Amino acid sequence: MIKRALIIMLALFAVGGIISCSSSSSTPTQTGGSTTINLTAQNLLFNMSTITVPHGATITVNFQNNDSGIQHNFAIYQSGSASSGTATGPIFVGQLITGVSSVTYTFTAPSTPGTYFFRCDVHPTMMTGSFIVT
Ligand SMILES: [Cu+2]
Repeated sequence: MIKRALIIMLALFAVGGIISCSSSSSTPTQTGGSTTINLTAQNLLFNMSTITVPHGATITVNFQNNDSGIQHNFAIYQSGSASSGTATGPIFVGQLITGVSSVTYTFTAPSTPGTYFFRCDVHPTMMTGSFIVT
Protein backbone atom coordinates (compact mmCIF):
# COMPACT_ATOMS: atom_id res chain seq x y z
CA MET A 1 0.00 0.00 0.00
CA ILE A 2 2.77 2.43 0.91
CA LYS A 3 4.70 1.34 -2.18
CA ARG A 4 1.71 2.07 -4.41
CA ALA A 5 1.29 5.56 -2.91
CA LEU A 6 4.98 6.22 -3.53
CA ILE A 7 4.67 5.17 -7.18
CA ILE A 8 1.66 7.45 -7.66
CA MET A 9 3.55 10.33 -6.08
CA LEU A 10 6.56 9.72 -8.32
CA ALA A 11 4.27 9.57 -11.36
CA LEU A 12 2.70 12.90 -10.40
CA PHE A 13 6.13 14.45 -9.99
CA ALA A 14 7.14 13.18 -13.42
CA VAL A 15 4.00 14.61 -15.06
CA GLY A 16 4.52 17.89 -13.25
CA GLY A 17 8.08 18.00 -14.49
CA ILE A 18 7.02 17.43 -18.08
CA ILE A 19 4.30 20.10 -17.90
CA SER A 20 6.57 22.74 -16.40
CA CYS A 21 9.30 21.88 -18.88
CA SER A 22 7.08 22.17 -21.94
CA SER A 23 5.50 25.40 -20.75
CA SER A 24 8.87 27.09 -20.31
CA SER A 25 10.15 25.93 -23.69
CA SER A 26 7.04 27.21 -25.48
CA THR A 27 7.68 30.77 -24.32
CA PRO A 28 7.81 32.76 -27.57
CA THR A 29 11.12 34.34 -28.51
CA GLN A 30 10.87 38.08 -28.79
CA THR A 31 10.40 39.41 -32.29
CA GLY A 32 8.79 42.43 -33.85
CA GLY A 33 8.54 45.80 -32.27
CA SER A 34 9.23 48.84 -34.34
CA THR A 35 12.37 50.73 -35.32
CA THR A 36 12.71 54.15 -36.88
CA ILE A 37 15.72 55.12 -39.00
CA ASN A 38 16.54 58.65 -40.12
CA LEU A 39 18.44 58.25 -43.37
CA THR A 40 19.81 61.16 -45.40
CA ALA A 41 21.28 61.25 -48.90
CA GLN A 42 23.60 64.17 -49.53
CA ASN A 43 26.41 64.71 -52.04
CA LEU A 44 25.71 61.24 -53.48
CA LEU A 45 26.30 59.58 -50.09
CA PHE A 46 24.14 58.11 -47.35
CA ASN A 47 24.71 59.42 -43.83
CA MET A 48 25.15 55.83 -42.56
CA SER A 49 26.94 52.76 -43.88
CA THR A 50 25.46 50.26 -41.40
CA ILE A 51 21.83 49.93 -40.34
CA THR A 52 20.96 47.41 -37.62
CA VAL A 53 17.39 46.29 -36.87
CA PRO A 54 15.71 43.42 -34.98
CA HIS A 55 14.33 40.60 -37.15
CA GLY A 56 10.64 40.82 -37.90
CA ALA A 57 10.42 44.43 -36.73
CA THR A 58 8.29 47.04 -38.42
CA ILE A 59 10.80 49.46 -39.91
CA THR A 60 10.08 53.10 -40.62
CA VAL A 61 12.71 54.93 -42.69
CA ASN A 62 12.45 58.70 -42.76
CA PHE A 63 14.42 59.34 -45.94
CA GLN A 64 15.68 62.82 -46.74
CA ASN A 65 17.15 63.55 -50.17
CA ASN A 66 19.22 66.73 -49.94
CA ASP A 67 20.64 66.60 -53.48
CA SER A 68 18.79 69.16 -55.56
CA GLY A 69 17.56 67.77 -58.87
CA ILE A 70 19.03 64.29 -58.20
CA GLN A 71 17.05 61.08 -57.71
CA HIS A 72 17.76 58.71 -54.82
CA ASN A 73 16.02 55.84 -53.08
CA PHE A 74 16.63 53.23 -50.40
CA ALA A 75 16.50 49.55 -51.29
CA ILE A 76 17.46 46.33 -49.46
CA TYR A 77 18.68 43.13 -51.13
CA GLN A 78 19.72 39.66 -50.02
CA SER A 79 23.19 40.44 -51.31
CA GLY A 80 25.01 42.93 -53.43
CA SER A 81 28.30 44.51 -54.33
CA ALA A 82 29.28 48.15 -54.55
CA SER A 83 32.31 47.40 -56.73
CA SER A 84 30.26 45.66 -59.41
CA GLY A 85 27.11 47.71 -58.82
CA THR A 86 24.94 44.61 -58.70
CA ALA A 87 22.36 43.33 -56.23
CA THR A 88 20.16 40.23 -56.06
CA GLY A 89 17.08 39.21 -54.11
CA PRO A 90 15.16 42.43 -53.50
CA ILE A 91 13.61 42.61 -50.02
CA PHE A 92 12.37 46.18 -50.10
CA VAL A 93 12.70 48.72 -52.90
CA GLY A 94 11.69 52.24 -52.01
CA GLN A 95 10.30 54.65 -54.56
CA LEU A 96 12.71 57.14 -56.13
CA ILE A 97 12.44 60.72 -54.98
CA THR A 98 14.03 63.79 -56.54
CA GLY A 99 15.74 66.22 -54.16
CA VAL A 100 15.27 68.21 -52.30
CA SER A 101 12.44 66.19 -50.76
CA SER A 102 11.65 63.46 -48.27
CA VAL A 103 9.61 60.28 -48.04
CA THR A 104 8.69 57.78 -45.34
CA TYR A 105 9.19 54.11 -46.19
CA THR A 106 7.59 51.37 -44.09
CA PHE A 107 8.33 47.66 -44.36
CA THR A 108 8.92 44.55 -42.25
CA ALA A 109 12.49 43.45 -41.50
CA PRO A 110 13.47 39.93 -42.63
CA SER A 111 12.60 37.19 -40.15
CA THR A 112 16.03 35.60 -40.60
CA PRO A 113 18.97 37.31 -38.86
CA GLY A 114 21.93 38.04 -41.08
CA THR A 115 23.79 40.71 -42.99
CA TYR A 116 21.89 42.04 -45.96
CA PHE A 117 22.77 44.79 -48.45
CA PHE A 118 21.26 48.22 -48.91
CA ARG A 119 21.84 50.80 -51.58
CA CYS A 120 20.43 53.59 -53.68
CA ASP A 121 19.39 51.99 -56.97
CA VAL A 122 20.39 55.12 -58.91
CA HIS A 123 23.94 55.14 -57.50
CA PRO A 124 24.71 51.45 -56.88
CA THR A 125 28.48 51.87 -56.69
CA MET A 126 28.51 54.96 -54.46
CA MET A 127 25.60 54.67 -52.06
CA THR A 128 25.68 51.25 -50.38
CA GLY A 129 25.85 49.72 -46.91
CA SER A 130 25.19 46.75 -44.65
CA PHE A 131 21.67 46.09 -43.43
CA ILE A 132 22.16 43.93 -40.33
CA VAL A 133 19.23 41.95 -38.95
CA THR A 134 19.72 40.65 -35.40
CU1 LIG B 1 21.26 57.88 -55.19
